[in-house]
Amino acid sequence: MGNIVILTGAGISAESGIETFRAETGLWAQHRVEDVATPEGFARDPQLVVTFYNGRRAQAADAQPNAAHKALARLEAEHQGEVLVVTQNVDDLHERGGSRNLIHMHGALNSALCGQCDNRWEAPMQMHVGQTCPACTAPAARPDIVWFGEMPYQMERIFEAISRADLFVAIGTSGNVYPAAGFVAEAARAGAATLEINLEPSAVGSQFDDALLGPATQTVPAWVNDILKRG
Ligand code: BJW
Repeated sequence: MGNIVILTGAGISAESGIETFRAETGLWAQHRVEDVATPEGFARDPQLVVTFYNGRRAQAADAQPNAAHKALARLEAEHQGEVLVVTQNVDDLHERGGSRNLIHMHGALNSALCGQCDNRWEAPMQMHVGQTCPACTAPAARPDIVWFGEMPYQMERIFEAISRADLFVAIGTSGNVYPAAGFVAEAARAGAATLEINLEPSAVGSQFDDALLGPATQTVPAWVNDILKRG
């Protein structure tokens, strides 16, 4: 099967107990996106945003990687070609599940970012407003999260991997947020086969060659078994 690029979203961590965004009772039903996931929201009310991410950090620390995270790590370890996981998730369940070739395109809860000098360091479990940067001492620490209107991380490396992919798979993402939602079109243009794994077809579901519908903890291990069997 050659090189595989896998895009993951909130759905892969749902069965670990981490809330998704766009479900009826998801994060965006509880918080206004503009308040907690934009630079303007952070400028307006940093306390609200820091508290929101402190809660998310605590929730992620309590969660455990599930069978889908572990299956992707097994695929990376046992597959002959390259396996790259590009996650939109800010939890660390892929790392803790054993994935190593991994990009956090929307940032990470366990990282802090200096709004002044772009230095990054390990975030404490509870960040606070006005926390100082250990490098430049500006009181400008913020969660290292890519908010709406900001450039996702490592885009060049992602597009390069997609251009070499033989298979592109999207797991547990609703296809509402760009540029990630555009990767399937990019992969198809580059000649890769495309597969969507989700509970239901996503907003860009019609662009995939194939779909596997069902909970990630069942569909992903079964799909990995199948790929490894085929060699
Ligand atoms: C299961 C399951 C189970 C559940 N098993 N599955 C108009 C057109 C196009 C683009 C734009 C536009 N206007 C503005 C934009 C750009 C904007 C954007 O996309 N807006 C849209 C709302 C339209 N994008 C940006 O601003 C991005 N930056 C950018 O574009 O920079 C410029 C650029 C230009 C050119 C190239 C490159 C860049 C930045 C986006 C930042 C997103 N940030 C967030 C929040 C921060 C992280 C955090 O707090 O955690 O990231 S938003 C939120 O959505 C979060 C997620 O990573 C992201 C995606 O959500 P995801 O993962 O898909 O979750 P859900 O809840 O939506 O879906 C869950 C799925 O799982 C569902 O499908 C379920 O069915 C499934 N599921 N249980 C299997 N057990």
